[in-house]
Amino acid sequence: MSYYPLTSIPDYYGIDALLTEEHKLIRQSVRDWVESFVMPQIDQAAQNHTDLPGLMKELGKIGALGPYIPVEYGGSGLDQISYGLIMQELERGDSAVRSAASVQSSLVMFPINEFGSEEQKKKYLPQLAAGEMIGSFGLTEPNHGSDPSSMETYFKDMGDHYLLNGAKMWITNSPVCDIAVVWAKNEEGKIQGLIVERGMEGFTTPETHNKWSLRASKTGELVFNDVKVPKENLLPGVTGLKGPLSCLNSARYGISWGVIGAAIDCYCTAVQYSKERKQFGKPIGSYQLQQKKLAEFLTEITKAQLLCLQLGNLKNDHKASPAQISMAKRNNVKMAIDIARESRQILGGMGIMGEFPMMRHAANLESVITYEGTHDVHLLITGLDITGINAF
Ligand code: TGC
Ligand code: FAD
Repeated sequence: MSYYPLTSIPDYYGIDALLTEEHKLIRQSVRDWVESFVMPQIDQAAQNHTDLPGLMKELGKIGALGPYIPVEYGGSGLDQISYGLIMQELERGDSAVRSAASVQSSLVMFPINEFGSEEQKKKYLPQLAAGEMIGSFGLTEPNHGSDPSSMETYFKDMGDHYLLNGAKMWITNSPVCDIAVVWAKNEEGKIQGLIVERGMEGFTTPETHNKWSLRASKTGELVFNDVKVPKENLLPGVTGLKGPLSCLNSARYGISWGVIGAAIDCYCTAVQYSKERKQFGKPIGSYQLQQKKLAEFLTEITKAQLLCLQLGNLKNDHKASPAQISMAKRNNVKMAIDIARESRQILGGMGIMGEFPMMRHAANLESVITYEGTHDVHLLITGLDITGINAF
């Protein structure tokens, strides 16, 4: 259970009036699930570096996997604002929970739905939506992170199958995935997507240990050593870097909403604590220095909420540009990590304890500010959009 009353979750500008009844119902049901499933066990999972048992099936049950995927393929056919609100509620619990849902939805189900064959959609999407199958997304490599176009993983056409070689690094859920959507170069040096299944000979998924961030999420490698991939596992609908980058547009959008949830969790905790904790005979919330922090947190959360809502409207109309999504991802993650760090100080020594969420959120957000495009890369995308000059 959260330390603060859920009624204190801020809607300072009355944004709820711009949501539909369906949006609010979806948000409430995910919020309830986070209270009952995530909050009671997330600190121990993060402390012990373990998963939340049965997480993916639970996410499937509440409709958090592929919310905008058509109903005929097991999704919920919801709009983009519903997707955003789901991500916000999940990340109020923990970034690892949002990560699990966003990789499955935006990085695995999205490319299969957008670029896959009818057979691939029927074979994979319903199981992914139910959380009965876990997917991962392989773009980053040991030598190529911000610059994925230089990737070295490649496949050759062997007549009746493709032969895949290379390695991907920093892959969310790789150690537990059943399938991986892997981006690799064909013999012409063009990037294409392949669905690689666990059990294919030469495919291994070693875990990356000792993370200080996203400790309730598994991260690892995808290693391909002469893996024979059936030809029907190639995603037929896209060639070039725009394939994986389109998936990132969807995931980055979800992160923009998600991190508002982490910021809300820190803000509400800090407000509650500042009213309860007394020093020098008065609640610490009565001092101007602490009020300044709280006022700035609420201002930044409110700005982030408005940014996301309008981005969601643009996305629903298929008008959101990649650069607009980059701006929201960059702004909102920085907003959340600043609030996590500053709000921890309001709790003094108690702020470093697992009973309160700030250290966990702050540590998680160190990954979130790096993955899906670093803070610097998103600034350069905005710079390019302004000037037309590529500064990468
Ligand atoms: P550039 O020459 O600009 O573009 C190549 C082609 O791609 C097109 N394009 C896009 N298409 C769709 N969406 C976008 N956002 C796009 N950005 C570019 C572009 O139009 C072009 O198309 P075409 O038809 O002309 O070929 O590419 P570049 O090589 O200069 O690189 C651009 C850059 C740096 C912005 C990009 O590569 C980038 O975003 N780098 C960051 C890498 C990144 O974000 N990696 C994320 C890995 S996945 C992950 O982190 C998952 S974490 C999951 C979790 O746990 O939540
Ligand atoms: P680098 O690209 O080496 O960057 C290092 C530094 O240099 C950064 O500060 C960067 O901003 C800066 N830099 C780079 N280029 C420039 C430039 N041109 N100008 C100025 N500065 C520059 N990837 C996946 O494919 N799938 C996943 O599921 C996935 N999950 C992840 C989970 C976690 C927990 C983490 C930490 C990462 C994950 N990633 C995943 C990888 C992530 O996307 C990369 O870490 C990220 O894109 C940055 O790449 P890099 O780590 O190689 O850093």
